[in-house]
Amino acid sequence: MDIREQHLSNLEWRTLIDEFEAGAHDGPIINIDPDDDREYDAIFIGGGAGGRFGSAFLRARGGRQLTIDQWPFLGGSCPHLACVPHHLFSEAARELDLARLLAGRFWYPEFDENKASILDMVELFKSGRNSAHAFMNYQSKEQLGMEYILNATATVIDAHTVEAAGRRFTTKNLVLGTGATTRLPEVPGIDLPGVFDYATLIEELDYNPRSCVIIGGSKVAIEYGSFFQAAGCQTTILARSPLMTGKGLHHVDDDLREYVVHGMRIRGMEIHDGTETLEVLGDTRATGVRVRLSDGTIRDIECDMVFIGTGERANSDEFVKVLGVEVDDRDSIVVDGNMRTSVPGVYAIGDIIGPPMEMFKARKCGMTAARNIMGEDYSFDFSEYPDFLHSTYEVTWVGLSEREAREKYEDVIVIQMPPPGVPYGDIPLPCAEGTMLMAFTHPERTGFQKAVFDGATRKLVGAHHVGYGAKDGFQYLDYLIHSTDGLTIDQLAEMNELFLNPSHFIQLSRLRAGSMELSSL
Ligand code: KPC
Repeated sequence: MDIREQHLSNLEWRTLIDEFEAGAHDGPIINIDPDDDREYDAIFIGGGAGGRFGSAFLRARGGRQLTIDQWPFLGGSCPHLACVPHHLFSEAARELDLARLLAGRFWYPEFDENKASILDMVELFKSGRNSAHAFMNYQSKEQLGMEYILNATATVIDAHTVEAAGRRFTTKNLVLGTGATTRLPEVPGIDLPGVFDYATLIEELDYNPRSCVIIGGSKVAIEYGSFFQAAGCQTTILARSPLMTGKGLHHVDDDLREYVVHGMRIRGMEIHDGTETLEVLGDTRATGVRVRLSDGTIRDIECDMVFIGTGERANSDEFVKVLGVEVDDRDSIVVDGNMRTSVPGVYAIGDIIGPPMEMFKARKCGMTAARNIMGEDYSFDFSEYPDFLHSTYEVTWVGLSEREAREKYEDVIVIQMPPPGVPYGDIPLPCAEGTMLMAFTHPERTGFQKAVFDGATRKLVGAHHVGYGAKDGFQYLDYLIHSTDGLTIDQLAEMNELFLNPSHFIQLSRLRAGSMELSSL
């Protein structure tokens, strides 16, 4: 289907994608500019976040790109299977948390377990996701001027040649961005029906699970587990390391971690660390998990759903075979700071180069490859970045944990709410925006926040938040605290808070900034 001369509206795109999904069409969707006969500067294999942003950036710099994706839409796994459904589920978890806690009070009806359905949320997501897909196709073509082929397999012939839609294309550079997929643990029974990961949950769930065992302790495990529990599905997490202490997450503050994990437990989740999963039980479908607990005892835990939260592995096999790109011991393609692989003219971006498998990294990798392809020497260092996850809360952090700061600086000042030594429920603080109903009804659930300063320079070196609404601000805090001048407690004290705000760092800083000798609060 050649759509170059068609200028489909968002609604028309949505209908077309719906029809592809229903099998009414097959074959590639071709959007190539016949008036542009320049050789491609880059062919992007994979039109997810990295490929799409890289393509847009390269185009904006005057280059010619072609983006090829297996799905009939651009945007990749994020709006189809991953970040977008996860955010829908996390928002549902937050709503369900309040609905349970306040059931029968105020305007909240008695809680009806039958209406809290994981399956309903999965179906809600699936019924709406093609709208986001439609916009990605529309924006990429009509607003960004990109060329693309969708619903097609890209066959890489060599570093400068790709076949797709029955045609052969040549290019100066190749950009690999086909992502990663869940690495399944090697235990008997892992292939049974009733075992899901974040992707198959969306595509295959056809019942409403009431009890779940999660194998693994990744972010995905915490996020999906919190949603399952909030939806009334009794959830057990079997992790190797204590949650949020693995290598996958950096700079996690001990107090923040304790608040989050405590919050998961008081909401009824069972969490075990130091475990070894031995087997998924069941004959024709998963009925439980056999696990060796940290004390050596072996336990069978019954459930009607098993969920894999052990992390992901790069989709790099084909590129190793055809191009010989170097990969590491987890199959992630090895790149330098410019996103160059070991093969000249071949770049790799996003999840396929390994962790962190985060949106900012994917998109900035794409931008980095594009800048280099267009002649700039531009390097992207993603060793430092702000991070977040959702439990029933939005959990956000940037910079150093308190422990890390104490290892690095002699005089560390901490501003914290609730203050150190005050039990969570003793005061309804932070009482921050988004947690007011909690603060006044369940004060131990009103969140946690901490700012860490180097007393000598008065600079903020870390910020940590459990609550809602701080993620947005943390993007800017990250930039400020890592900028050359940094951000001091005095500058924070000068800022104009929009009271009553999600994080209290400005107002709390002002209470201490008057002192020449800073002290904790
Ligand atoms: C709404 C939204 O940004 C989620 S989908 C993003 C896909 S892409 O813009 O290609 O990174």
